[in-house]
Amino acid sequence: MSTIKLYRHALSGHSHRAQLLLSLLGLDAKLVDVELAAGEHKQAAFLAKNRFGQLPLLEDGDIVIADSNAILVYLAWLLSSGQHFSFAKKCDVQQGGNGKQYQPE
Ligand SMILES: N[C@@H](CCC(=O)N[C@@H](CS)C(=O)NCC(=O)O)C(=O)O
Repeated sequence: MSTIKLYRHALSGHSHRAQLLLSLLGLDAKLVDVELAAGEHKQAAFLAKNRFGQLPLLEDGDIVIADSNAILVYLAWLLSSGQHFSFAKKCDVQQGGNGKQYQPE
């Protein structure tokens, strides 16, 4: 499994939800702080990962999941089955069907 990255902000409650579940599940994740006050989440580099320009955002290898609810569902499934590629398709529906972030096979 690749190293999971969680893009977050220390004062973001939505980020806290994702971070808490990562912690409860005992999954190692690299926390990447995004400077909301500086507008980093609206810069092209971040928008390329999440067109909504919001935190949190989770990266697991090629899989990119936006929206804290979608992230929670993804993490719960990841732990229970390990088949995270096919499940990412379901998370894409959860986050509003933004097919750009994960292209189903
Ligand atoms: N529905 C989203 C909401 C995420 C959200 O509102 N994130 C805030 C930080 S807590 C944000 O990125 N705000 C910046 C913006 O919307 O420009 C989720 O559950 O993740």
